[in-house]
Amino acid sequence: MTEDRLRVAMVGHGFMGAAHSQAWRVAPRFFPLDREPEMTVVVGRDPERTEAARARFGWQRAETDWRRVVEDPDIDVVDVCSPGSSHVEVAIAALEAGKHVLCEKPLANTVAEAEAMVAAAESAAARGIRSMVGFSYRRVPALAFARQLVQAGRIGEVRHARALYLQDWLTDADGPMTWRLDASLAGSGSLGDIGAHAVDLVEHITGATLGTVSGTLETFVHERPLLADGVGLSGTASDQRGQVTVDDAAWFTGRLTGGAARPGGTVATFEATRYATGRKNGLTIEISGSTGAIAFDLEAMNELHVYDTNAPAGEQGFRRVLVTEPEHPYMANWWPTGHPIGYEHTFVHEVVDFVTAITSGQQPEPSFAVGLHVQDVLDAVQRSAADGSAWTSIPRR
Ligand code: SOE
Repeated sequence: MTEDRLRVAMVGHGFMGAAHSQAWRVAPRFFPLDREPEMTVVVGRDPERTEAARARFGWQRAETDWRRVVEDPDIDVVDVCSPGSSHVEVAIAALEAGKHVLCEKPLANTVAEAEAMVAAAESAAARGIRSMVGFSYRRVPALAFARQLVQAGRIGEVRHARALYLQDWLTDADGPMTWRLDASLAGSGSLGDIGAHAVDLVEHITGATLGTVSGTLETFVHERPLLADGVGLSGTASDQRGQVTVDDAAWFTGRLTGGAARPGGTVATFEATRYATGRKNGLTIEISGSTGAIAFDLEAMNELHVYDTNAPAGEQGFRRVLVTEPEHPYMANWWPTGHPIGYEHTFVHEVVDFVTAITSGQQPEPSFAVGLHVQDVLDAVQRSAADGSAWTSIPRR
């Protein structure tokens, strides 16, 4: 009975492929799902590496021809985990073949590609086909809880949103070129890789939308050793050098309106870099409202710091809420009270929400349209930076 199962094909098997494989396997063990995901086929370019990924992550088959796989009538879902340059082709072909599509972030490398993907997703939706972009941090329970608090008015009108995404894995100027440093494969650098998460989270938590941005981009290291065995995410450096064609760091400010933003709008500030020496995966979000504030740091991802101006004078201060209780989003399905979860669980939650949307006939969030909007923001930051940080409008769609 194939209707009880959801046969999944995953394209790409790098870091994100590993995270998604784990999620497909674990989701039905901890969450009730109306259809059981079946890890049917993993697709990659290199037969040996793909076979190794199949064996390691537990897929049934390994294939190298993604086109044949997305057209296979025995596949229900295509999960796109390959570099950004491949998203547009794979996702559109899969949607046209009637497969539900989960696509890693950022949705595409350009606005034009994202537009084409939204058009394909909308026409597929009319045939009951679902699509979702993988902004996984929405599914960190502490951030899902932060959204609930802000949406319920618990911090009042939002006056400030500050988001920093700080990593340091590029600090060594002699570290090798990876595909993430090549604009033809990754689209942009820190801006799209990690700045995209910050944009999505600020908008998701506040329910407000960025309308204009002003930004600056910087590339610190322009040339790096090429990888001896092609362009992957890691490996041995060769003695040849290649050109870095993306930003290393991005700073931008944006005007936010609607949702919980104060009437008339407010300003959000963003920084994204992979050169923040000592910061490994430091995603911090702080939202300041008229009656309270929330603060989050991914390096302590089970905590949310909550400030309430209604607390008695003398007792005010940020309270550390351990977001590990059954009352918190997603947590009732994990461990007994007080037991933390980690990075990989966010992908499990993503799979659970995606499968639930498929089986209940609803559009999952974030949709490809949300992915296109984030792409519009990234594009406006790039245009602003090229134009001396001029305030630049983001299209209203
Ligand atoms: C690399 O910088 C990266 O893996 C991002 O691509 C992910 O989206 C983020 O979760 C962690 O950092």
